[in-house]
Amino acid sequence: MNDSIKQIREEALNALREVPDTGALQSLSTAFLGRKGRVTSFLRNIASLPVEERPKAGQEANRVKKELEAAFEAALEKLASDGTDMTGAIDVTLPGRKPPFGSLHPVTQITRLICGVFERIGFDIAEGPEVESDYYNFEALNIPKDHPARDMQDTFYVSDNVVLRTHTSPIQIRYMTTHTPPVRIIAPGRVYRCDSDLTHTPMFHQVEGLLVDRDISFGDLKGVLTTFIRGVFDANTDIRFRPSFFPFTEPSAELDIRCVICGGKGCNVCSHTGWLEILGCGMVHPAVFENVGYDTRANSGFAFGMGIERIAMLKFGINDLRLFFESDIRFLRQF
Ligand code: 2NL
Repeated sequence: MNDSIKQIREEALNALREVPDTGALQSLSTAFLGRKGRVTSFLRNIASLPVEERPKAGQEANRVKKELEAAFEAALEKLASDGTDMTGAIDVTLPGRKPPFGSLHPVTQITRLICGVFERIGFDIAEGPEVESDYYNFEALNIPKDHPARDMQDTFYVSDNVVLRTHTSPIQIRYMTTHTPPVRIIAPGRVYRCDSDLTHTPMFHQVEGLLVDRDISFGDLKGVLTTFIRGVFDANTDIRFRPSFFPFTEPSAELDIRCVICGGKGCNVCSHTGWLEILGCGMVHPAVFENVGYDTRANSGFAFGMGIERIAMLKFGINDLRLFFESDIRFLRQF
């Protein structure tokens, strides 16, 4: 045995004073107190000492062992609490971890796609409040007091004369009361209907459009909406207009496209008609122009409206409306 227990103790305590982190402390502890450590070896070697030296050496070594154990314990506590421990700290030389990419919600993507097509042909984007007065949401749009759309069943009432907007038309009414023709606007946004089942959610998204100028005809409506359809769907999508009715347009029509799923052969999505209803449209009713103070002899115009979720479902092949509102990252990541 070369080292006296005194020496071993000195060296251990000196090393302990300089130990930088818990990793080094662990190695030091192994070197002195581990199974093959110097204190342990010293204790094992006592058996080979002359018999008269053994009791004193044993007592001394055990005392040093206890002292060192306590000193290591204290050093560990100190390192763990003073924040200088670099064990497990970030290795700045490692390559960074890439954060996962997010993506725009499919409804946002389609809203931007639709607005983009209209912006390129000269339309401006307009917005407005989701909490609306009965006047802007219904009255100004020539929707009579007894119209089913005003029914408690369809409209969320905030108070007697305040509703959650049921369409984005009030944006366009507000715009017309503050701007004179020519008007070319697109009004996207959330709308609310008191309706909830497999194919209806109480909140959904709409885009409406309005064009007012001198000598605007139904031919202009057909031209602009055909351009729009060919910008959003295939460039050679077949289109048809069917007569329809809205209180705020006259004449009114619905625009269908050839079914994007079956190509017109007939399938579940198009109810075996070969056609898909995309939007409603028409020439703005003179009563609406009168309500916003436009001269009906000098101006004419057309308007249209469509549901975004429906178009997103057709474009992306989504078959369940509820997926849009569940914030399921596994669904959203796909777009
Ligand atoms: C549909 C039908 C439509 C309009 C919306 C409108 C707005 C003003 C004046 C006249 Cl300010 N019309 N909007 C016109 C026709 C149809 O929407 O099925 N929407 C989902």
